[in-house]
Amino acid sequence: MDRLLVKNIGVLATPEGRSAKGGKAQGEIRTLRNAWVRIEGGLITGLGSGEPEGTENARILDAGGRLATPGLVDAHTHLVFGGWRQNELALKLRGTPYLDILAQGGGILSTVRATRAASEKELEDKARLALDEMLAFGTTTCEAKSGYGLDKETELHQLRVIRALDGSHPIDLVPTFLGAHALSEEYKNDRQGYIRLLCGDIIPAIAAEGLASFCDVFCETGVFTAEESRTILEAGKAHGLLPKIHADEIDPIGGSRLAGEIGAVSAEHLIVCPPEGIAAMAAGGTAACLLPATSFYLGAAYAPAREMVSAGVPVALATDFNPGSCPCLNMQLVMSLGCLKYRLTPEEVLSAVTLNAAAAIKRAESVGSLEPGKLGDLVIWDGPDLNYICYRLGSNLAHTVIKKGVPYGKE
Ligand code: IZC
Ligand code: ZN
Repeated sequence: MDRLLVKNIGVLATPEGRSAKGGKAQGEIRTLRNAWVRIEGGLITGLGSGEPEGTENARILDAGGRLATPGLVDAHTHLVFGGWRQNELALKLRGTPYLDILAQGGGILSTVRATRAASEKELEDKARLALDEMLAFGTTTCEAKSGYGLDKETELHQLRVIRALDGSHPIDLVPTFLGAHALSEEYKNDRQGYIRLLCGDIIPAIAAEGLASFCDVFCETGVFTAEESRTILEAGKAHGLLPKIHADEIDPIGGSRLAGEIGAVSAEHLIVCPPEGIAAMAAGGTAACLLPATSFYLGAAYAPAREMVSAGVPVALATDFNPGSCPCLNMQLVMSLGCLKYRLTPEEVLSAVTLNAAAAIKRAESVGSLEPGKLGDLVIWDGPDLNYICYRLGSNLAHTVIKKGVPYGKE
């Protein structure tokens, strides 16, 4: 079996465990100095401080005294889409709100037109370039949503592209069905008809093909109400798709409360999450997946992350990569914003982009921390410690990214 020994790690920093960490535990990070990690057959089989063990016939990777952490987990992306939306920059600069652009048939709906017009091969090639960039920034696992088809054929296309990329790209992909991302142009005067199509036809078809692990809804003014979201997420649940929800991004219309009530795995955005939403999430065991680069890009407020940590809600951070509100693939920028804008400590941020992010996509058994039995997914950083990675802004500090024991980048 192929064996990789990563040695001469100056500092190894990792959360520990196989479930999300909330409250004080979110900031608890195990630190080893002068450390090593052994990876065999893609899995971590040993790690420690000092003299490495079990090194016979191992390929050696010398980390040169650098920091090592688990590979980053990006728990919220809209990876697969046609076109871009650079035209919206000028609209934004003139002060046009995000939801007004959508209401005028632009925004998500313009990406839907471009996605429907693209072939499966074009969608795959384009998303592959994004994944290459993500890997270079240190992401080794990522969630990917559909939601730019809004019809059965194109939604299934998007999910098949995600499946193909999961099989052919080093990054592991976790698929989410987001047919409830907007009301399609064909159904704009028939909300109930669209919800029936989602629940009665598209969700069963996706479940039958095993194309998604999660079902997500954009619960927002002018998009789907909390009650409509409940109907769609319950239909997903009945077909084995676990619930996620875009909640309280622009208006607090009850998304976070619903998330807690139905036991959603995660609620996302939460920029304007009220205290009762935080309490409901704490009670329902729902993780908060916060997207600070989106707040930055929209010029919006920042989610009440500290209040969530205090309430024991595990906080994850993700990019929200999408062509509208956050065309950003860089988890390192997200980490810096997590410190600067949410006032999370670098240790809390590390849990947020590794173990808690893994838990938010139900992968905490296999990724999110450096421990025997988990995948050999690591980042060797161009920097000595965690503070440095969060403190630098906008550079790519990932030196070598290791996915299942295979190194990418500088060696
Ligand atoms: O394409 O605008 N917020 N969905 C919900 C998005 C942003 C993606 C988009
Ligand atoms: Zn999103």
